[in-house]
Amino acid sequence: MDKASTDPQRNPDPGPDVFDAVVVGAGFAGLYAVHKLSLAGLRVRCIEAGDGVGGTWFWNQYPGARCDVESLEYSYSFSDDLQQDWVWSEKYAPQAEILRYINHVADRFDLRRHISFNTRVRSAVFDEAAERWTVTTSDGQSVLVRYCVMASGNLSALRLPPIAGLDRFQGDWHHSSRWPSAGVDLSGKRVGVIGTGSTGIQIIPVVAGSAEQLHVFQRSPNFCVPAQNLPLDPEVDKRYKAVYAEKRLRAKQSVFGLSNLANPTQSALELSPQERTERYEQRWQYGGNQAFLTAFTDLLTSQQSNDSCADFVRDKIRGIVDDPQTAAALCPTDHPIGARRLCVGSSYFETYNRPNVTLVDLRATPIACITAKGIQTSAHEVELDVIIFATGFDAMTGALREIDIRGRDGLALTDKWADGPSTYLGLMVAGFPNFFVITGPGSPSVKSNMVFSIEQHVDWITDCIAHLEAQHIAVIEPAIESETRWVAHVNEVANRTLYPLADSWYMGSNVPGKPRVFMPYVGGIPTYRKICDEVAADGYRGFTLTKARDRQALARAEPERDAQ
Ligand code: NA7
Repeated sequence: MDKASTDPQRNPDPGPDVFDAVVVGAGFAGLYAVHKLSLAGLRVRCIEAGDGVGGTWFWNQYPGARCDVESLEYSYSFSDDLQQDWVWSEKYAPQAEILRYINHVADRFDLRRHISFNTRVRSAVFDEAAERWTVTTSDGQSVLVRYCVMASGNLSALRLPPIAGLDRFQGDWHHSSRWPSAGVDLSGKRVGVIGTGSTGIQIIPVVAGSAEQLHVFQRSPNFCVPAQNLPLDPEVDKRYKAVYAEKRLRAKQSVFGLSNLANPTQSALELSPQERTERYEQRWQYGGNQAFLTAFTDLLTSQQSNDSCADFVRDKIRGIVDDPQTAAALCPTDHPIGARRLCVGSSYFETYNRPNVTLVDLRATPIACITAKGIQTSAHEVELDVIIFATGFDAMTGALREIDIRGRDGLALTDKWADGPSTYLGLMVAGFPNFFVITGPGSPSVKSNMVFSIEQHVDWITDCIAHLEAQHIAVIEPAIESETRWVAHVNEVANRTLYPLADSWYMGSNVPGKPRVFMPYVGGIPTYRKICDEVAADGYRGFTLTKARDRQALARAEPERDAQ
């Protein structure tokens, strides 16, 4: 570790540690960034709040947690040896297996030596004169770096709703995203789950199997399709791995960064109702949300097409759930299917047929407060031993908001983003030089295979830094005009779809007071990659690059031609 000065006689306060780059977070994004940047010759320090690697998969150890993207796709592609060696046990790997995989990657590529665990970043402040970031951590230490790479995650700042009375509850309570790694014994217990998003939908069937009584407190029903999860057939694994490179290439050409499903070619409205139903049935049997969303070209752009898909799923719910009143309460009617994250479950709707499971419809009987004994709704008190909050996250911007990030003129990122996040390409922010965000707002991120998008961002950032180093450029940042145009483009693309019609964490509308802005870029992976590649090939068009010595602007922002 380099110090500003190593002689304690001459300098009793050695000052901050000096590195080339800091990487915040050691999940999929942070680990790959550490790997790539250190291979590029940079001195890198990674700062991680947890006591292990894994990010999302480290924190979300709740019962039933598993990925909703097939594991052969939701895995790193950067090392062929790695992707050939690792054998997934199931089509959709459970959390513990993904965590083992990430730990394996950290060991295999010797990444732990770059990471400070149990340490939270409190602030990152840009010093304009020195053209350096000072990053201060929870242990009172700081590091001085040229580049900040934020790999702090899109779904890491948890949301605990301010329901009155939690402090007087005499049972146990847990948020899904801070589940104890030793587990929680729920056998024989009366359990309440608040929240029926992707997380609640994974938790509920598993908890129903062990708890004596389960009450599900549902505010909004969500669409859910079956995972149809299976052990991974060794023959499938072998055939897939024989053409892995081809598969990864196909992923680059697909809308969501996934190779297994061909891009759709037909509108839902081109088929007869019977043919449409057959197509949906076939996708239902295949399993997973991407199979559904790629059944037709226009499910997320045409209300009529979307209705046909939503009707199919509502019919399924009514067919599965025995009690008609419960089935009706489980049928979403207030948003287009897929406009919120389409949940993927295993026996989710079937769980409501169990005698020990009760659905509490909060739209009919809202929660009044939490009492010493349980949850009081407007109708009655439900006595509980354990409450599980599956209430989600301050998504996409929450983890960045928790850090005091200050760019030029002391501008706080939270102030800059007061009306919604603005970035150029989802990668950088005007006024925040040499500050990179991996899968940030304005990039495909959560609307794609995350690992795939992470690799694309990290590769782009590494190439960019290598270019800066080779050209002796001290600072890169987006021109404000490029950022403004990109934000307009992101909005324009979103407004051509049905996404903005739903209240969702994509829109920030799950957090009271958060600006209602659609955050991911949904122009499709191929378009996005092409824009990023062209911007780089064109000398980082739309960015301002400044030489170290003369601080003379090398490239003034030009109009961002592709973002129209
Ligand atoms: P989500 O999808 O944001 O779901 C949170 C759930 O919690 C949702 O059903 C909410 O109902 C419910 N919620 C939130 N606040 C309350 C209060 N105050 N009372 C009752 N119910 C409440 O988070 P998840 O963790 O399930 O999933 C996030 C992503 O992680 C997921 O999409 C995957 O990508 C992985 P609401 O809909 O707001 O009425």
